[in-house]
Amino acid sequence: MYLTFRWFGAADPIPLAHIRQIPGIRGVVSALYDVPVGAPWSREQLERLGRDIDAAGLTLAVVESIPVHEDIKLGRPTRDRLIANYCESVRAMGELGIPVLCYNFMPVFDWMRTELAMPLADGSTALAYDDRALRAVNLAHGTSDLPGWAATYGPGELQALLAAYRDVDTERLWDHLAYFLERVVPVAEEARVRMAIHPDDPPWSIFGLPRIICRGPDLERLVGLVDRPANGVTFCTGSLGARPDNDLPAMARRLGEMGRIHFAHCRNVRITGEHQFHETPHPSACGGVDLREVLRALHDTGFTGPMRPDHGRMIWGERGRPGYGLYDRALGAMYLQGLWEGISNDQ
Ligand code: CS2
Ligand code: MN
Repeated sequence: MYLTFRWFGAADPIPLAHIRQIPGIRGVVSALYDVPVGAPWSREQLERLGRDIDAAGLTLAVVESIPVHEDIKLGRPTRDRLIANYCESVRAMGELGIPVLCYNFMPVFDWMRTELAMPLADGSTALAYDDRALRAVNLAHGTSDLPGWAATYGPGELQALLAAYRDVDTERLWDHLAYFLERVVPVAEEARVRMAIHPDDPPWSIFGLPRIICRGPDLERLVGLVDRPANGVTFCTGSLGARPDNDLPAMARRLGEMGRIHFAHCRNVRITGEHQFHETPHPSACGGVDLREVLRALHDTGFTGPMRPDHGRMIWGERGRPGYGLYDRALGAMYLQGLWEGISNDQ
């Protein structure tokens, strides 16, 4: 395992120089944020991003994410051109030696929360989700009432997308994912890029949209769609940990034994009701995820890939991008390293 940290490029209020000062961080997880979804990424732009990161004494270890265009998820005829563009971006990654690509296959929305700053008992704030609050959101206003998604879709655009998904049930979404992977994985393999799908967050259907990467069996089905080493997963403990039926250490062990965990996102959540949870500090004692056992499973199965602390709380008066402040993620990084060091010394 080697530790990495997510950085949102030049617009991120956290400078690379600060990330460099967190002990043990070697890699940066980033993306090109100004390329329209569906357009190919230019090698030059990616190279520039990599150079800025190198100059800070770090390396660009993971691209998270190249977004998958909705037409690909919907299986529309335009998908072939869009998949060709996707392959071009993957080739650019390969030429620059960036080894891992994290992506997701969630219809319309990526991660979803109903509260971005829920106060915790210690005075910090954390991201939270409650299905009842989600059901109260009126999508007739587009995404304007959704925390974190405010300006993403206008009413007309959103309604059209939701309508298009009415014909796509979970099995069709699986077919569309298979179609995509059958074309992209061989390119990734040749480019020496490992594909790492991010689980759905939260790991259940929202707004009636299908979500298919939610449970252990889903991850195993995914790796079997195209049974090649380059087709793997991002093991996101916080996303998967929002379901009580996911046994995370067992899942990490199985996927790890298959050699299909290419990236690890580590954070903790506390389930507070049915389809209701909030994020917590990273340590196992603070939430429902046994991170020590997850890391032990990764360690035992020989995980050598990148790991990053995932969302943090807002602490010490920090203001910033929800989930992506510096301080709590830095604490998380130290915790994960301590666990890993302890586990390594035990053997
Ligand atoms: C991330 C996701 O911030 C987060 O919740 O884990 O947004 C992740 O970047 C994407 O799902 C990956 O495609
Ligand atoms: Mn994650």
